[in-house]
Amino acid sequence: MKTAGKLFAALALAFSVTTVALPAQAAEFTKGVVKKLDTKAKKVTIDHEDLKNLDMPAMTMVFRVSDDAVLAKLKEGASIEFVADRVNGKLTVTEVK
Ligand SMILES: [Cu+2]
Repeated sequence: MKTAGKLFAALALAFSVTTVALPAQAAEFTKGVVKKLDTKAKKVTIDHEDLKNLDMPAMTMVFRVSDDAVLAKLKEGASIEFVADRVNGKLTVTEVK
């Protein structure tokens, strides 16, 4: 019983350590210019600066926009600050300032 108790204590410790919430990483905004917007297809072409979280150099490319609230903030020709991430394997704009 003593061993079981120790094992349980060790497990409890392990769980408490792994479940400690890491501070949410602040989303890093990247600057870009909206080149083209297709609200029907929910796609936006952005001339973006380095996307550090995606390890991507500056370029012009198409992103998906799955969130209508984000889509509403986009306008062709607008200079924006945005967050992009891989969502289901597709590069998606997840936030716009
Ligand atoms: Cu890119």
